[in-house]
Amino acid sequence: MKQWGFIATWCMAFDACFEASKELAIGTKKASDIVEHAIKKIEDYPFYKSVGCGGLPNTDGVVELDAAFFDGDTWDFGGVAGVKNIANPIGLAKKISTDRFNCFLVGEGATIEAQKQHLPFKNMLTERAQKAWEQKKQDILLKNLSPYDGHDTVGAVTLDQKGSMAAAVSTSGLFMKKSGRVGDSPFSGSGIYVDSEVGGCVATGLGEDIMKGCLSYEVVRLMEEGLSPMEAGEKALNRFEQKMLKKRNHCGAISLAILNNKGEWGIATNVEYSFVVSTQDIPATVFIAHRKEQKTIIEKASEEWLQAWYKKTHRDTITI
Ligand code: SD4
Repeated sequence: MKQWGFIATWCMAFDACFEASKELAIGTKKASDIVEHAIKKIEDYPFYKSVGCGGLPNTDGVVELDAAFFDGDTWDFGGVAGVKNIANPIGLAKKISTDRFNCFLVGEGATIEAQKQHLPFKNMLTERAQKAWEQKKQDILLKNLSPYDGHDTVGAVTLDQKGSMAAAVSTSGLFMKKSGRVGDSPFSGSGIYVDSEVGGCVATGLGEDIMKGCLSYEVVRLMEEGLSPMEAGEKALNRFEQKMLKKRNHCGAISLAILNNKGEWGIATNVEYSFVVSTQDIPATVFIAHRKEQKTIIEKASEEWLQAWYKKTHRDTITI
């Protein structure tokens, strides 16, 4: 059997990773279809507060979603930003990725295209997300709290047995973002990048900072120079963070998920970060990572951690 692999940001991608790993092991479906399906599954799940249905709204109480799809063989790339009530933003991103022109659509234009393509629409604002929005508005007014919390973009990179790679991301962006605000996620090179001749990378964290360093591109570039996924991730993030500290005195939360075309994976992060991986050698597994003295420490998530995560994720109220 040839090498295959799947890596994705955050624990919420576990079920999708498990399903993807079964398909990748069989080896008949393409990386591009598997990654789209994986992201759709997460977009459909209403308890994830940062992706698709159930995602947290902007300051006006509207759920605006961003997504991107990238084919590492053909470099078909599609991005959508600020889309409303399109049930699967990733589906639209993939659909438009094959267009020679118009492969990045925003707002109203994206809605029209989704209608033309007969893609499903639904109300993406759940009661739970609406309640969290009302609570947050109160907190901002009364306790002077920062609006920009609660963000966990899902991004995944996939390698199939034929050596094809693909990546996809989907997000509701920052909670309480301004209407029309777009982060790094749907932008090629920032939130997503993949080249089947090398590997791929996806990012999660503060988009305003990630896009300054074009981090996903930088990681793939370093892998092309011969670095392993782990080395490329750490080098790109450490270097970027040093520059940010020099220029701006601070750097936001950033985490990366990386896979190369040999099925080797890596991550880099400057905060505690959960991610999921499956390869020919590893069954679908949730790992937790953090950084200590510029080095990334990775541990398998314990049963207690997973149970606590599940309980928190499925509570009636969202805690930010
Ligand atoms: C954004 N990068 O819109 C996204 C948010 C995110 O984990 O990933 N949060 O800036």
